[in-house]
Amino acid sequence: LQLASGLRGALGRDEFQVHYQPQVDLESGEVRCLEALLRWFPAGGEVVSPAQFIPAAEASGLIISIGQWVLDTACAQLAVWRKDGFPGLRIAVNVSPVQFARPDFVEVVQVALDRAGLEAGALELELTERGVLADLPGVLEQFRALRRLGVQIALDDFGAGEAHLGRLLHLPFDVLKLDRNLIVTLDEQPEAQRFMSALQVFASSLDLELVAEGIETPAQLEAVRTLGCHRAQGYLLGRPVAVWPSPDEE
Ligand code: G
Ligand code: G
Ligand code: MN
Ligand code: NA
Repeated sequence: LQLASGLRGALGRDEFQVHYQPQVDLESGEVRCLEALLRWFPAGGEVVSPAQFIPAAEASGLIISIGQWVLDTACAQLAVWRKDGFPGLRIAVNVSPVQFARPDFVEVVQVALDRAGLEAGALELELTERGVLADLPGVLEQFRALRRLGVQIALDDFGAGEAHLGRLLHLPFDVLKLDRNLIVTLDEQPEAQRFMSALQVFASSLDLELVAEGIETPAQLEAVRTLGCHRAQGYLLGRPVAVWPSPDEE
């Protein structure tokens, strides 16, 4: 309850920030995309993780205005990076199912892109299976509309929930993000590598780009590279930061 009332005025009080975590293209070694990660700094308090406040924001409906602010902020930041010498850079933004289900969502995305002067290909939307399984006909329409626009859609946290594969695969995703639970076992378990190798065949037959999340060790990075993942993200390659590139990493 305290969380919900604190959230209510948080946008107006300017308490949110978007942090950015790089995704490294495994072929070139370059950062081609960053994931936008929301952070809340309530006045006088510690930073609150979205894992804690997103559910309350969804229940209260505040997620609509917060989510729109994240989209606008991330797109505007990307436009700045592109001008500052990273012309091909892209941005990945997490989207709540509550946001995604709204009939005006595609328009909200279009407005954010237009305001920032970005083409739709600059934006990737990350959805979890939680969001796409509720109402399949409506969701499929939404996918088609976003596709027509040219936005990419990633299935986030793959391998962490109880994915209903038969239904998920009816949706035209562009990207599969492998949850870090799959990555942590790569170091020690040979069967994990065989499983990942099968996933690579599966993803490639569906024309899905594979992103490995939660890379923390050089061995994990080497493993996902060998297994044919396209991009990698994790603390080893860069933490979420308010300012990218980090001044001290230059
Ligand atoms: O960055 P962190 O580990 O604290 O994120 C925790 C969870 O919050 C992750 O599941 C992430 O996808 C989600 N998350 C981060 N930023 C956003 C956002 O802007 N919108 C939504 N809906 N979820 C987000
Ligand atoms: O659910 P989603 O994938 O959107 O959320 C990503 C979350 O994982 C973010 O909150 C981010 O802070 C966190 N994260 C990113 N890289 C790593 C990592 O290498 N290890 C761990 N433990 N968490 C990570
Ligand atoms: Mn994500
Ligand atoms: Na994830």
